Amino acid sequence: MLRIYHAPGTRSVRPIWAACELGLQFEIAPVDFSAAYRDTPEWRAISPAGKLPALTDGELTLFESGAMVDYILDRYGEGRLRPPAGTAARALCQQWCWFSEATLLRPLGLAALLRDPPEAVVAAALAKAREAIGVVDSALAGRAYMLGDAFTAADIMMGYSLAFLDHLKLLDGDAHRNGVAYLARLKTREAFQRALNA
Ligand SMILES: N[C@@H](CCC(=O)N[C@@H](CS)C(=O)NCC(=O)O)C(=O)O
Repeated sequence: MLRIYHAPGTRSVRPIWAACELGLQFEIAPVDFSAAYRDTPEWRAISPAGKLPALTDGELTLFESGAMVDYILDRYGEGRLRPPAGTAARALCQQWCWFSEATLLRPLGLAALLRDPPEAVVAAALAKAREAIGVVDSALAGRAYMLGDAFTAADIMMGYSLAFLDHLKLLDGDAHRNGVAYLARLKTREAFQRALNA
């Protein structure tokens, strides 16, 4: 049975959302998100870097939320939520999946590692985050979803990132009109609501 280790507000929203979109039966295992618990041998045996989320399915144990979304779709998706492998559309889907994590969230993630970050570090991280949000906002011009009319895995990855940045008040209704409308559109999806409220 697919089990997703979860703490509210964390990236475990992504694999839960993917599983809900597919209508899968799965188990949510609540995790104490404290640094103390995440440093225990019990948790490090599941997630060696001490982070969330994690996923198990039979003998398989996974960390990295993007890999979990990929696995869920490969194993259970039956072709849903992603263009076929080897197509240009699939490459673009993967591009936005990676961008959502590796480029969009990275600057703030690095700044958050410091307990008392210098102002210059915070300013640089915010500038890079805003620049990346601008890239997403421009890409969304005239589109309902990252790839156009079809909702895909890229929207699951990006939707969590934008919801997180919105929570940090970094989405600007004037500067990021497309991104704000897109996030509102994603939030009408029952599967996203279920993941956000899990
Ligand atoms: N790239 C990883 C990032 C994992 C990550 O940073 N998770 C956060 C919660 S959303 C965490 O555990 N932070 C605690 C820490 O880094 O110590 C993924 O997508 O799974």
